[in-house]
Amino acid sequence: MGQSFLRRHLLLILTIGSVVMGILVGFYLRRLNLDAQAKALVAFPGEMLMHMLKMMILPLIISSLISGLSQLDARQSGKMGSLAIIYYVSTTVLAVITGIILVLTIHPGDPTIKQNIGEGTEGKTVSTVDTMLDLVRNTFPENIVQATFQQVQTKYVVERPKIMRTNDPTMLAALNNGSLDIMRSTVEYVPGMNVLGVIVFCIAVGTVLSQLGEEANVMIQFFVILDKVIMKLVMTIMWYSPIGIMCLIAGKILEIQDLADTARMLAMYMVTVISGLVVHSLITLPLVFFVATKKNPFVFMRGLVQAWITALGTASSSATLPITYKCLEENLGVDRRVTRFVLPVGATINMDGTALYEAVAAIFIAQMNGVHLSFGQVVTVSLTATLASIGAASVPSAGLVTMLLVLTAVGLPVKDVSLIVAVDWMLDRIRTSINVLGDAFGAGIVHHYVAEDLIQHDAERRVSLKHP
Ligand code: DAS
Repeated sequence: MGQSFLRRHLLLILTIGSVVMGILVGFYLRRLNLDAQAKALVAFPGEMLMHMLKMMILPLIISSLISGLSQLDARQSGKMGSLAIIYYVSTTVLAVITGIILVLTIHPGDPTIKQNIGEGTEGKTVSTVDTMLDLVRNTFPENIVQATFQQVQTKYVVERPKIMRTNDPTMLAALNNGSLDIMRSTVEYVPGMNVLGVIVFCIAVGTVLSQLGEEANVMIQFFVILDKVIMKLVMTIMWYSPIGIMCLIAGKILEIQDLADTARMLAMYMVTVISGLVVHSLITLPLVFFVATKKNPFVFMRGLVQAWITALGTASSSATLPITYKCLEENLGVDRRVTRFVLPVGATINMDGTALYEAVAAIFIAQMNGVHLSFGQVVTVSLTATLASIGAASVPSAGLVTMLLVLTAVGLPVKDVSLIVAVDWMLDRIRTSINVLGDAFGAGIVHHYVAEDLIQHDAERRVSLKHP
């Protein structure tokens, strides 16, 4: 019993250990006052893990979506798609409502404790239509090859600045005094790709392949084998992940400036976001899962611990995707045709944690500026937070970037983002793990409703193969 338990859960035990070690090592090294070189060296193994996982994202999405969809008959993928979309929209809206109730109740923002960061530059109000149009442009990219390899850049109505991801104090100072010139000229792209566009393309190809039937078998087999190769490579990378996760966390702890001041100033804000995420992950999602499947959601969650921790370590839903596949298929018996369809789409457009965070952060910034939002503006925040979370790329800090859409939607100062950048590295990890949890629950629910069809489809396929 002990031997097989250890073998079955070795990677999970190592991963949990790596989070604890990362925190201990991070706080120990902070006392040594390392120079930038040494800090970079500590973080390097973690960056290596991120790069290896990001390298797998594109091949994984293409092989898993096309192989998964091409093996379904169109009726099933239609049913799975509509079930998944209904689940995604409803849970994201529930997350936003939870966040708004909490931020209006706890009221973490207080103009008196806001540090003097100069007058807010009122952003032009962007209509929700702009947000919708941006989303549609992303979903149907004019050039699929360019969409696959493009830098993910975020354009906003407010003088269309490219958004930086930085904790650099000098940059933050520039952000604080609202000098958009610095924002426009010092650009750090969020490296990645327009995943939404790639997914839509792969869904189209997979669906057509499933409709072509026999004549497409060779191509379908190609993608099925490619999918197996990619998953084998990913599992190899995962045995390295405990080292990478430990260094990612230690490196992040080393990076934060004046930990005490930041924590004091933002403690209530973090409490609000984290309590919203806890409510959503331990009450809302399990309730939705139980109502939909009549199964115990907490037994289901136990099979997802490895994915949840990997999301905490990598702060990227896409990078966690391979582990989410493994947890759902091996620990929870979800059909791989369901995971290969539902998870890539979910990892990209279903971000409950991000939507909740963006709604809370926007209203927190309004409170810090003594701005009382009308009911209509709160509704705009809710809608824009939902859309912004759909448009957010599943890479680290993407939610921080798309949150600017929410701020401009209600005319709040964009530069106040610098208030929350310093603690975003922690909140990003937590909201990403809730994003992954929501995606996994979605796959579990879809599996519950299509499992019968899949079993019948397999039986018919076996009969047709025996008697061609
Ligand atoms: N890190 C993003 C993800 O991968 C979420 C976010 O930035 O809000 O899900």
